[in-house]
Amino acid sequence: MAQIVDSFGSPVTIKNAQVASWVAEMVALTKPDHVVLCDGSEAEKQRLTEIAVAAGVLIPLDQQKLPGCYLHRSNPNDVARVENLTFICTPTKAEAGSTNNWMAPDEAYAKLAKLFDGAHTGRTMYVVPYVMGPIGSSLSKVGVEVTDSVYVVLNMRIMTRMGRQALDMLGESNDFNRGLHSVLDCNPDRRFICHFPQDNTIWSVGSGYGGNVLLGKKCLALRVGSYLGKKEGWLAEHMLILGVESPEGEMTYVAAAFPSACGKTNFAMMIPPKRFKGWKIWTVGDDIAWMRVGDDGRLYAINPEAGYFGVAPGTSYKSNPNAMKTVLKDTIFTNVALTADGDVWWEGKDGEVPDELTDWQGRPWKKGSTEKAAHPNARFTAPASNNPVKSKFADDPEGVPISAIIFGGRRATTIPLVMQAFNWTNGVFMGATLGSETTAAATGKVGVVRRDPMAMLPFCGYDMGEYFAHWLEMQSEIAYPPKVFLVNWFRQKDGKFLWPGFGENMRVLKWVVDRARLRVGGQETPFGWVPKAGDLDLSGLDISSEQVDAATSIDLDEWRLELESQGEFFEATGPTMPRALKLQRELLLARIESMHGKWSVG
Ligand code: GTP
Ligand code: SPV
Ligand code: MN
Repeated sequence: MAQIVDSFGSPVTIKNAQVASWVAEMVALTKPDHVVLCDGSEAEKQRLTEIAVAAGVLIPLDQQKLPGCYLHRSNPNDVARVENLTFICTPTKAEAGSTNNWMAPDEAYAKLAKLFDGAHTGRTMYVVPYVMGPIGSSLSKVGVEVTDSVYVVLNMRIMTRMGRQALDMLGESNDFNRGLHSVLDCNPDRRFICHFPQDNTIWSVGSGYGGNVLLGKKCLALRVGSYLGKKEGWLAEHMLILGVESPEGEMTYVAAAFPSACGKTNFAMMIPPKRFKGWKIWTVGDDIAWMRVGDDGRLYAINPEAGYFGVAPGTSYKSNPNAMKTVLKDTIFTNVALTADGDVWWEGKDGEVPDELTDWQGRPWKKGSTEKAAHPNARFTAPASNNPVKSKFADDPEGVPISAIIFGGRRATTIPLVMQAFNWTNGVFMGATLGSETTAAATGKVGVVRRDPMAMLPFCGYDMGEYFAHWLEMQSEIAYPPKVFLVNWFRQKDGKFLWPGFGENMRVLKWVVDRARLRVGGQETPFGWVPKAGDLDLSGLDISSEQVDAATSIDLDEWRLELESQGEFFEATGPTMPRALKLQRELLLARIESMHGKWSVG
């Protein structure tokens, strides 16, 4: 077997016997030329960056303007998560449930072992130990990813607590996620992302992109994490976590689940509009929340990640100034456009559209071109420590107490700006029936409304009905459950968004916080509580009251269709679909019927 070395070629040993023997097994399978154990040091980062630049994997940007920043162009066939090639490999198909692709574990291991056999030959295998969650937190989990991609290593270094600290935290324990990755030949016909929740194992082959390959993120923190959460009594969710600070210094923590490319990063670091002088938003996390019940009966959340893998298009000093500041240094940009002077560009960035660019595929691009210069799912990978509004509790091992949970989808119709659930069960129903239009974050058609319960459709590692049951069961553990809300920033009229969104979402968040703290009114509707006229602070907002009415209105006919679609999803979920949620839906249907079409709001 190849001697294990550090990134400078000095021999090193892996002290943990379990890790050492598993790495040896993976080496025997993939047959790399070199095996490098990553320690997470600054010197290692420099060394690996040089290697990546020499190999053309990273293109240096203007180091004066963007110190430590690089551009990566992925294979054009490999630009997003691949849901159709993502599998949950549980002993039975029923455990994976109706919403997941399933393969029997034996079959999946055998099929992928053929692809991995010799996959690292001629290459270096990097061994990347990492921690998801703050070091020392009882909620944190250790993983080890072996990969042939230096891009993966440099991204994992930003997104996780990587290197020596992970092996130190693991000690002699065998409790670590085993992640095997190879880009192989980046052929979609040989691309599989397989999860073995019972083995705490992930095998990913044939892709080099984001959520397919940064195995700590969607694969461990959500798919395997949700399975562990069910087993161990906690929640792994596709949620941002933010703190809202009032001018008086009162802090309220909110977690929010929006599907991919539906506004989590933006919401997590938003700057309140002028009207909200003295209010501040602090980011704890922008994509994933792990939540457990604390001794005081409240729900506590940690962000398992250490960086942001954020959507670039649409990000500007106008829409998200804090994100723009976050990506000024030590950031890897993937599939954005390049300017002649070594800067990055994407659709929706501030200022004039440059006359000429190099597009995300490395081709010359001219202003006015019908093709996009940046890929719609172009991303930045930036350390959370760059964020000017990173919460000082973001690394707290205890996490932050959550007062409100928000679910939100991208919906052109039907769903009003904001509603509050009547209680926990009704809140779980709101989450379970969440719908959203598909986005460029996954391959496939964009803009199709689908059910995306809790924004977890692509990320739940087990049967969806069982997952809903777990959410319902959590109530018995949480003495002080967070209040639950549904929002929609994306309602449209004549092809235009009705609500200005971004920082203006503070107006909705303020109502959420005040409702969670039981100090503002609301109006009861059959669907939930909505703000009464005057409850939403709209002063200084530059849109007509008709537009606000259209954004907040509720139409019974639209809701009938909505409930039909929800019913189809509940049916498809099968026998594990909790009765409490089916009854919630029936009760709502019955309430609508009893109104004989006479009721409307807005
Ligand atoms: P993932 O990283 O894929 O999980 O995405 P995300 O949920 O963090 O979404 P993000 O905040 O990156 O936003 C995705 C896209 O939605 C970007 O192009 C944003 O500009 C746009 N967006 C975000 N918030 C709003 C909003 O309030 N209104 C409108 N109209 N667009 C928004
Ligand atoms: C998402 O798609 O929800 C993301 C990006 O956050 S990825 O890491 O590619 O899954
Ligand atoms: Mn996401």
